[in-house]
Amino acid sequence: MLDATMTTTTSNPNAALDAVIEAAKKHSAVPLWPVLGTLSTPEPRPKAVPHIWPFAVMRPFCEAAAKLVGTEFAERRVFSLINPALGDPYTTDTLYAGLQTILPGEVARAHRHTIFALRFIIEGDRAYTAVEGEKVMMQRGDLVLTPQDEWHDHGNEGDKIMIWMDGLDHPIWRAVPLVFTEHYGNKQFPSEVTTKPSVRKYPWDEMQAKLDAPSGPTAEVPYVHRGTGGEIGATIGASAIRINAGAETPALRETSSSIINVYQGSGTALIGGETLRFTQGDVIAVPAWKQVRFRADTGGTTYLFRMHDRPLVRALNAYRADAGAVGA
Ligand code: 1HN
Repeated sequence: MLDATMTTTTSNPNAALDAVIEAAKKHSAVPLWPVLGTLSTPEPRPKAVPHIWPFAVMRPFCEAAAKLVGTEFAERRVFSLINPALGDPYTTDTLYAGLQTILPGEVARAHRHTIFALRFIIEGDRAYTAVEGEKVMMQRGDLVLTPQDEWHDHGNEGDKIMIWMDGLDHPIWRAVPLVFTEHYGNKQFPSEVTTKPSVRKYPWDEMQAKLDAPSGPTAEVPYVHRGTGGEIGATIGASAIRINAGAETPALRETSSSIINVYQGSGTALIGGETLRFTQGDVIAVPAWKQVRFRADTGGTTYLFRMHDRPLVRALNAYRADAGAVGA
């Protein structure tokens, strides 16, 4: 309770206000007015910085960890890619990416969760993600979805190491802490290979045909969910980009952030004044509200996979992009 002496006997108004604030704090209340400007800002202020994780640097870590810890101890053997300006689990302010490794004969046990996940395959073949009873075989360049609350386990039936990029929305669930996770009674959820096109798998060949169909030095094609005709997830969307040798994508500044995986080629990402050199397999964090351009080297065609949080940002009525921007 406010002590009557605070207002009546204190002649210094600042001291009186401090006393009121102190008293209010004891009742779990703080003044808004000193902080309003930091939370209601004229423009977005994402904390993430542009960053690249070269595959040549990360692959030896994946390989070494795979030798040292089995999937019985590491339910998911993943190196989380942490934005240097943020902490675990943030790759951008809203998105997460990791590199997961699975060796021949291994199984990563079945679980399901409210968190949405996708995989973009970097290396290997004859491994699978079983999703809700459907055994989805994976090879380089495939996009595989594990939608919310669908059982999923991974296995490698081939004879080579398999490495993929995991893309998840779990940073968002820090702000909205409503995650449910369940573990299946057995290691694997019973599954079968399906022959018809899957709503959970988007093969690279199919995407590359769409990218190569239009003429022009660059093209960006969204992944369209085969079932809904919309985005691939409620929070996360994806696209792929073609950049002909020596060409450059149009500059784009948007309120959604992205994570890139370089499917093929090499070049330079110009992100908000920073210049990052990239090559095949690399992962790039593109913060929201920074202008971004991708420039391909002259050697050959460059292809990029992009996951982004536009569905989330649109649901918040906060999607804005500079005039002429892709998807604006
Ligand atoms: C997860 O379930 C997987 O199922 C990968 O492969 C990465 C990162 C955070 C939370 C859950 C997977 C994950 C994850």
